Amino acid sequence: MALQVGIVGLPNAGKTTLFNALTHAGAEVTAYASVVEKANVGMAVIPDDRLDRLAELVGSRKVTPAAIRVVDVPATSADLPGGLRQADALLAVVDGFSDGADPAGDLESLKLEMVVADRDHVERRLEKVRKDAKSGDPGLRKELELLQEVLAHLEAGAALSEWPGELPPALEPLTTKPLLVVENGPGGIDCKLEMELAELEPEEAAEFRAGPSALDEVVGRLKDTLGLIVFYTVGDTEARAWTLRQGQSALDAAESVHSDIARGFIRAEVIRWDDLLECGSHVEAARRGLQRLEGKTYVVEDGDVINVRFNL
Ligand SMILES: Nc1nc2c(ncn2[C@@H]2O[C@H](COP(=O)(O)OP(=O)(O)O)[C@@H](O)[C@H]2O)c(=O)[nH]1
Ligand SMILES: [Mg+2]
Repeated sequence: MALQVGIVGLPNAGKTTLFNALTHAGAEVTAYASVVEKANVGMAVIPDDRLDRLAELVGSRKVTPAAIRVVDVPATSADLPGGLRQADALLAVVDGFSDGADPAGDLESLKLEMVVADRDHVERRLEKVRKDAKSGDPGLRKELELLQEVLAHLEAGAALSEWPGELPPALEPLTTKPLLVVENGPGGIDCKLEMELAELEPEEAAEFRAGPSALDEVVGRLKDTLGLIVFYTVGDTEARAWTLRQGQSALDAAESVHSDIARGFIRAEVIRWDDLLECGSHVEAARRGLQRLEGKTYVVEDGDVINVRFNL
């Protein structure tokens, strides 16, 4: 399951515009609130030069980059299922393009909104758990106690991110998630221009830009914020990039490719992407001793090319 980023921002900051720029999804952008309160969901491709070079080396017929799931929800529905509260990180967009724009002030307002939303959320959860805990369920009674302490902590003026212990897993706060900020406008990233360029072929779009896309950098920062690493599977049918969290194992890698491969896991052949490029082939890499055989618990490193040997 791909990791998920939620876009947050004040109304008309350019959330949907940024969403389109990132995902090429072509969602409707309007100057007024949409009547249909539904979330936009799309995938933001992680640009990857290493993958392209591996695909070229092997002559893969298909190239599939890794991607991050992006959701753009209407401002009024932070609690939409599958929306912001389930996101692994948040991407804030602030208006830096309109007349009299105040990006710094808007960011403060947005952060305050999230603090208030989280506090309401704790209160609502507390009410629900108080009712449900009457059944005597020990788990719920424990959560009730914990939530009462958390609320007291908030009422004392402290932030949820300053809570010293574990929070109830069901809480899914906004203010404790990693937050990346994009200023939409000439002082940051021109999201409207990027959205328009997203509709062009990549080569065409590149001609309009002086350097690499500013959005590529945003996706790269998201990747780091989420603690993602990328591994590769390469063959003549397909060269593909996959994401894992830092610290995940060869078995997790197998599981992301296919549950059957994980079930029948024997060994993983692992080679660094640059070693493979340098050697020119798996055979030569093996000859030079650069291809290793690893077991299920091997901790995958960013840039590993992995081939799982499995038996069903
Ligand atoms: N001039 C300009 N207009 C923008 C830019 N980004 C968004 N807009 C406009 O601002 C309005 C709101 O954008 P939208 O992405 O729907 O904002 P949202 O409410 O945060 O989702 C639309 O009319 C957009 O065309 C920008 O970078 N420059
Ligand atoms: Mg919108």
